[in-house]
This record gives sequence, C-alpha cells and structure tokens, in this order.
Amino acid sequence: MTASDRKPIVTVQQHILQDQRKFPGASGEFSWLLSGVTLATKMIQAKVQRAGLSDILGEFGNVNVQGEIQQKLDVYANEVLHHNLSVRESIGILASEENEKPITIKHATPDAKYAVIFDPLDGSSNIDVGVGVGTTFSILKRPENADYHDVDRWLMQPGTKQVAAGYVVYGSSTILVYSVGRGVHGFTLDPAIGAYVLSHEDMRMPEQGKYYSVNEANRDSFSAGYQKFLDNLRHGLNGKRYSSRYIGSMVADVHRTLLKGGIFLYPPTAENPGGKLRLLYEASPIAFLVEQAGGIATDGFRRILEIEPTSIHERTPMAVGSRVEMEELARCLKES
Ligand code: P6P
Repeated sequence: MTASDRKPIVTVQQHILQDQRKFPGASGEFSWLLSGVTLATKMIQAKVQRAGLSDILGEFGNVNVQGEIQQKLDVYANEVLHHNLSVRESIGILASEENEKPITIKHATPDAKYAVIFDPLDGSSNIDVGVGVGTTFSILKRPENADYHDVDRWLMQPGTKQVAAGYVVYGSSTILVYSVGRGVHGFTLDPAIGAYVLSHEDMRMPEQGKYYSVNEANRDSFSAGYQKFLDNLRHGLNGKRYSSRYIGSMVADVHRTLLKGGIFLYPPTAENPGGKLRLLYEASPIAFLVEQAGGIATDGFRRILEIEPTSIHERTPMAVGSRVEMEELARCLKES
C-alpha cells in the first residue's frame, strides 16, 4: 500500500475546523476552546501512563468536596485543566468535581460565552491498580439574557442546552470522544506524533448489545423493577445471552457501551438513594454523547438531558445504553 492509498490522517483540530466550516456563523473560537481540553488531557495522560513510576501514586491526603480522599492525579488533572482552559478568552466559568464552587475567569473581554464543567479524573480510585480512568467535560453557552456574573443562570441549565460534550478515556489507548450535536466522533492519541487522530468517525451505538454493566454488590438495595430487569437480562433478551462487565470507572464502562452496545447503569442504592453519579459533569455529557450515537439515557424514568439542575454537585441515578435494553428497563420499572 503506497502513501497515497492510505486514508489521510485527520487530527481533532482539523476535524473541528472542517465541521465548523460546514455551519455558517460557527467561529474558530470553539476549536480554540477544545484545544485547551486536548492539551490538558495529553498532559494528564502523560502522568497517568507513568503513575506507577513516579511518586504521584497514592493519596494526596486532602478530602474533596465529595468527601472523597483526593488522589494526587486528581489534583494534578484539576490544575492542568484549570490552567489550560482559563487562558481561553471564550471561557467565562470553570466548574469542577474537585472544587466546591465554580471559578469565574477574569478576562480582559467580559464577553466570554462558554462555561466548561468537568470531572478531571473520573474513577480515580482505580489509578493505583492500573485500571482505565477518564476525564469528562460539558460545555454550556451563557444564556442570552444572563450577564457575565450570573453563575447560577449560566450553569443551572438542562443537558439539552449543552453545545458540546465529551470524555477522554485513559486506557489501553487514550481516546477522546466528543460531540457538538452533529454525531459522535472518537480520536485516538498517537504518542508518536502527540496528536489525537480520527479513529472512530460517526460512532453509532448498536440497537442491542451483549454486555450489561452494574455494580451487582448493590443488588439487594435495587428496587424490584431493577432486579427484575437484571433477571431478564440473565435469561437473555430476544434470544441474546449477556455477559456482565463492570470496571468501576464510568468513562471506561460507558466507552465500551458506546462501542459495543448493551447497558451501563447506576441505580438508586441504600448508600446513594438519589444515585451516585453527578448530573452536570458525568450524567449530562455522557447522555449527550449516547443520544447523539443513537442510544437512550435516563434516570430510570426521565431523559437525563431534560433534568433541570438545582446544584452543581447534585447526583442522579443513571442508565445509558442501546434501545433494546433501555426499553426493557423502562418496561420493568413501569410495571414494578
Ligand atoms: P461503585 C468512580 O468513583 C465513580 O464515580 C464512577 O466512575 C463509577 O462508575 C462509580 O463511581 C463506581 O461506583 O459504587 O460501583 O464503586
């Protein structure tokens, strides 16, 4: 195969610019904004892949706003994202899982249009055991009639208002998956050239999968509807048998579900009766991507993207997956 036969390399920056050119009025500011995420996640990846080799392993000792012991990599990832994003003039607010309150970015130009809400390192409790972790991000535009400092108006918007969302999964390879509402695209980091290269164009979730993903240790505290659903999966749906896959890192579990189909769910439990996953920077961006890829994302009853947030760190039950499994879940929950 000669060089001319090979498909051209498309980096994420090229892809965004090509995509934006198709839509009049889109300015290059979004590609500049997203370059802050790509640079930060390359820096995070460089640390994650060496976590076992440097003194960065182990706990940082502090407890974050979630009451979770901060791993050193959480702190590093949070700082790197704040540093790279706060220099983008189009960003006015940054909100992070690691910070109790959002940060308003002081710019020379107060006309910043975007807020970026992120979980710098989801699944970080898995870092010390070499399991995949991830970064999630959600981008909201300042509402027309909200002024620059109206943080609540800017952040307390339902997921349908997201202008973009994505994640980076740091696993056997590092893959950035994002959407601006025109399909979902995946880019694999090529360490040889230090660029995210298009590897999964226009990702579509299969109608039905063969994996279900849930922490079965919580089964006894699931409602009867969830327990019935899981029993039905074990007996097979439409004649299809299922296997259980649960990594314990949402981004890694969702990435597999996006690619292979099936379902990932974190139902209400005795310990987390309102669900464990956070709405604004976990459930919402994931739901945006899943729907863009043809899947369904609910809290068991409501579309995740239609939930009106009331606080930055609020949690929600979450189920995301292929149409067949999600419709079966809805049926079981409705009948219970
Ligand atoms: P459990 C990681 O701490 C996380 O927030 C998600 O990434 C993951 O899906 C979930 O919690 C795992 O929670 O209770 O099953 O250990």
